[in-house]
Amino acid sequence: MRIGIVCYPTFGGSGVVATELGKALADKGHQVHFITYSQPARLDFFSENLFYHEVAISKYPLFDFAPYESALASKLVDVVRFEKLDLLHVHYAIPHASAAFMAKQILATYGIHIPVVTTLHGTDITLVGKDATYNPVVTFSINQSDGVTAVSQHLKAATYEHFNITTDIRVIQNFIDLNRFSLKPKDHFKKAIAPNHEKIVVHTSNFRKVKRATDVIYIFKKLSEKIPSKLLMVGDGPDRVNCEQLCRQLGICENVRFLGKQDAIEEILSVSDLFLMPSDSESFGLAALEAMACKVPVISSNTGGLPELNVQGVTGFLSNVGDIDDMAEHAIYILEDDARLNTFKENALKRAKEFDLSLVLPVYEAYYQEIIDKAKVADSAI
Ligand code: GMT
Repeated sequence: MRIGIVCYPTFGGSGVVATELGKALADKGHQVHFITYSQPARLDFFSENLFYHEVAISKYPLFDFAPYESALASKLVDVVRFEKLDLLHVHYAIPHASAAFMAKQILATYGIHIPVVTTLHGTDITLVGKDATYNPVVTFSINQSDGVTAVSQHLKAATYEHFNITTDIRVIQNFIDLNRFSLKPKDHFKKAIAPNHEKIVVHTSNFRKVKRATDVIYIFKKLSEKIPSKLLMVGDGPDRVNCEQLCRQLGICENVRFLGKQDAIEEILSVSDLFLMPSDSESFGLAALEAMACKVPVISSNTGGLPELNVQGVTGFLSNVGDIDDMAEHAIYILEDDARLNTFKENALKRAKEFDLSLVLPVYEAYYQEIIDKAKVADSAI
């Protein structure tokens, strides 16, 4: 197949899923064209089946806000026509699904009928999308997509709840490449961070409000009073400065390291004993799955799709959003006994294997084929 993938090229979960999916499809012999405004973060190598088309945005002085959606739609028309794509797969509804709809209409005037699959990732529905500013456009472009997928049962239900959806939504959960995300021998790194065999706790996110990163600091403060431990805060974003200030206020700076954005997350996870994800809302929790694949149990909130991933008392624990005491108690319970910690680590890996890329990739391929076939039948009826 010749597939066009539209995504945000940043470190965010939707961009990571889109890029990893595109790479895996290319490995399987499909031709994959990424169409976005800059090179996706994890697409930094050559492959004969991978192509990148940059959406250039004109900086004309009249524009207070450059019309990215129009630029993207125009680029989609160009790439679909000249690369003879079979399908467009857009990740994150805003503004990708509506740009794809516009491109589809323009392409129809050339006699080209391109099927569009939209994947809903989370905040495009739960936060930004349901806001009145975008709701009509999001509703319309979901309903106009030839195929729609959501990354968890919870996100599917939330989409039906918040929007007037008249189309089917297929759940295809996030996946993990276990070749990349697996325990790496990084003992020297572990010794440097925890020279006295302290336990290592980790949080990775984009430090947006929705991640409740300051809860991580409060949980760690309580935990470190009972168990000698170190905290690694990985990533960057608006709440990082608040977390740094909170560490100073609580007097725990010497046990907390802010590592900023990191490419080799799997190496950091490989030295970690516990992952904290106290998010306010989380449609799936890809970062938690990455941790579990590296044998790291998860203390999370019980919001959104997290109960579909983290198994209570098996791979970690889930608490109500904001229940810092409960999360700290569970963290201590896991870390205070090495044999228990090892059981949780084994369970985390076992669970992660259920989301192996090799299981999910054929599901996407079959779904693409189904949508292409359905579109062909619809075209022949015109
Ligand atoms: O929240 C993020 O880290 C970014 C966001 C995105 O769309 O870029 O992630 C969402 O998509 C991920 C991949 O499908 C999911 O695993 C995350 O749970 C989801 N984030 C939220 O729902 C807050």
